[in-house]
Amino acid sequence: MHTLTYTPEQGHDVLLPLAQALGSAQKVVVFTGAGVSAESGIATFRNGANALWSRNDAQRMATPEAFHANPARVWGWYEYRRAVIARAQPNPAHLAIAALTRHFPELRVVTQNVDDLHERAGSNDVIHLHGRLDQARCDKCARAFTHLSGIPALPEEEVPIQPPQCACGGYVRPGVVWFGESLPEDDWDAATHLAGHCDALISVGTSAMVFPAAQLPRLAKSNNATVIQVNPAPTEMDLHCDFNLRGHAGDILPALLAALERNQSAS
Ligand code: BV8
Ligand code: ZN
Repeated sequence: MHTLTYTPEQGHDVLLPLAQALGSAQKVVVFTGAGVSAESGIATFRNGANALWSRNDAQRMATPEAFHANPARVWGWYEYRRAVIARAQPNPAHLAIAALTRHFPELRVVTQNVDDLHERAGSNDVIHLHGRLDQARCDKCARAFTHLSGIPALPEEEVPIQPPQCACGGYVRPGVVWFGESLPEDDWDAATHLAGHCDALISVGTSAMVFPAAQLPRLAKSNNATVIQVNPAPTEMDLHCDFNLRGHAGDILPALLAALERNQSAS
């Protein structure tokens, strides 16, 4: 396992060995968590002053029990997050991940995030293991609910907002997977197939603590894929990686793309 601390001053040459190691890869999975959206100004779950979980104990809020106990509080929290995401822009990490398909046409993005920044950066067929905030459905009859068009107002902070009601009388809930809920079966099956058959998996911006999603890098490793982690901090994944790139996704992914381009022109 190689650990390399990357800062933009070093330039992308330091990543040339990694670009060479990836040279023959065909099937590549990019597995992302909240850290890939951090440089877009979207709070991560666990770390940093404005971490979602430090303010609201997201692990308790992101549950069916919390929603049924206080629909307005939970709906208000998600509407606030949806407003923040709507005002955010994809960052250089999202853009570089989308551009990696130039080198790996079979590349697939599997994300734990509920924002649409990968799509807005140009990535297609993104697998959202934990759903999407721009989708909503009736909690009772599961009928899809289309959010009112336009960007929701951004309250100063999360304030309770009564969720809309479906014609059946049920409350509308966010289209995300809460703790204790199963992942969408087709998405989970597709993600495990991709991780189990890839040549390389790049894990970007995740603390790798939420299951079953956190199994994916381990699954790739058990199938002899090259596993690369991009994270400024150590995680549970460190021992399961071939390359540990310590740094920010917005610096490292563009540098990796440049190293791949350099490697390609040299060959
Ligand atoms: C299920 C949607 C089963 C909602 C989310 C005990 C052991 C093992 C498992 C469990 C257990 N107890 C309970 C469970 C199961 C539970 C779980 O895993 N709990 C954890 C807390 C232990 N899992 C579930 O409940 C799942 N379902 O198991 O169902 C089942 C089976 C049958 C029948 C019924 C049920 C469902 C889990 C999905 C929960 N929903 N999101 C919402 O968004 O509100 S999870 C949510 O949290 C995210 O989606 C994500 O998955 C997770 C947060 O993790 P990260 O993305 O990694 O974010 P985090 O802040 O932690 O880390 C950010 C990282 O980025 C950091 O490492 C940081 O250093 C780095 N970073 C920061 N800046 C940058 C950066 N990196 C790069 N560049 C930067 N600039
Ligand atoms: Zn309904």
